[in-house]
Amino acid sequence: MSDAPDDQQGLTRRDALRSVGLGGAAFGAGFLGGTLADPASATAQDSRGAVYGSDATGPGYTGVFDAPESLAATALDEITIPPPAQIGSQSISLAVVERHIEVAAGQTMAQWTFNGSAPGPIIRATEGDQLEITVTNKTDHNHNLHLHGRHSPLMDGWEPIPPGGQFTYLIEAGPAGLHPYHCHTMPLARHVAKGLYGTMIVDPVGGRQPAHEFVLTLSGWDINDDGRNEIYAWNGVAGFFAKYPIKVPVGDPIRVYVGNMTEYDPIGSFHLHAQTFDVFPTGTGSTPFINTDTVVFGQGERAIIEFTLPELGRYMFHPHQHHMAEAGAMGWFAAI
Ligand SMILES: [Cu+2]
Repeated sequence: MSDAPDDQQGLTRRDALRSVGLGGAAFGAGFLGGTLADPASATAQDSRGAVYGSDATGPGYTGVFDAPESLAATALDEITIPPPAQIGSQSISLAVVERHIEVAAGQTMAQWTFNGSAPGPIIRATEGDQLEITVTNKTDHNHNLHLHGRHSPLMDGWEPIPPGGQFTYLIEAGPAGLHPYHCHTMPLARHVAKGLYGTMIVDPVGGRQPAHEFVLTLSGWDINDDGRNEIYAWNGVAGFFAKYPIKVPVGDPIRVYVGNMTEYDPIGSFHLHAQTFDVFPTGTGSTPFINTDTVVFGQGERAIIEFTLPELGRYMFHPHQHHMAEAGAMGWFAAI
């Protein structure tokens, strides 16, 4: 049961909106017109005007699972580029809907989603602001919404919302940091593994220092329902950032909200090649915990990381659990 759009129609519509200039502004003019250090791979021009090779991963880095052919470079912008900082109270609507989504080339799975995508939409708020989050269950199963961070236990979201039901969670955003949200209905692992999770960014009052910001959430897909993951992905689509590197200007500050919502594998990580980064676990502190090239996450664990890329070129990222990298969770930042 679903009133969500069919497979890629929603993405296509979003692409169309972006092509007329709505959304995606965080990429900014700094991303336009750049050229890559490696001219051998500079064989195409992407939608943002940057010259880039469609074979950006290069020989030998084709994964077991590649990105679906149908997805354009901008297809994941909405769940990769956070909205600008929000100040003041917000009303947010989340609908739980079922969809069939191509998570890798030729690999489609039945997902349970918030608003039609997995991960769901990025929620962004400022610490102390009031959020009114209304969840409507448009499926045949019980679901609900549980947020990490601080809130009243009356709004904790473990009580099921029945099929056709609705509940409004009243949350005071906090603490400043990075907090996932997810369904918390039994069986828990299955509800999360089928796609019911997303990211909430809570900014400190006064905001953070300007940076190019991205959200990267690691997850696994159990496409044959055997309680194990066959495919892994950053932001839900295997091989997407291997095909379409995240382009950033050389030398500019970069902030990535990284989280691990993988079920069935107890440990994940984010590993960056050729550069190190500052780690702010859970995003709650203002002093980096460590400067490193690998940050390890248990399930539900997350961190804000900050770095710059000082030299033109491609900087690979993947979990250091290499079976995950091989099975789709491979990507690049391209400093242009
Ligand atoms: Cu659920």
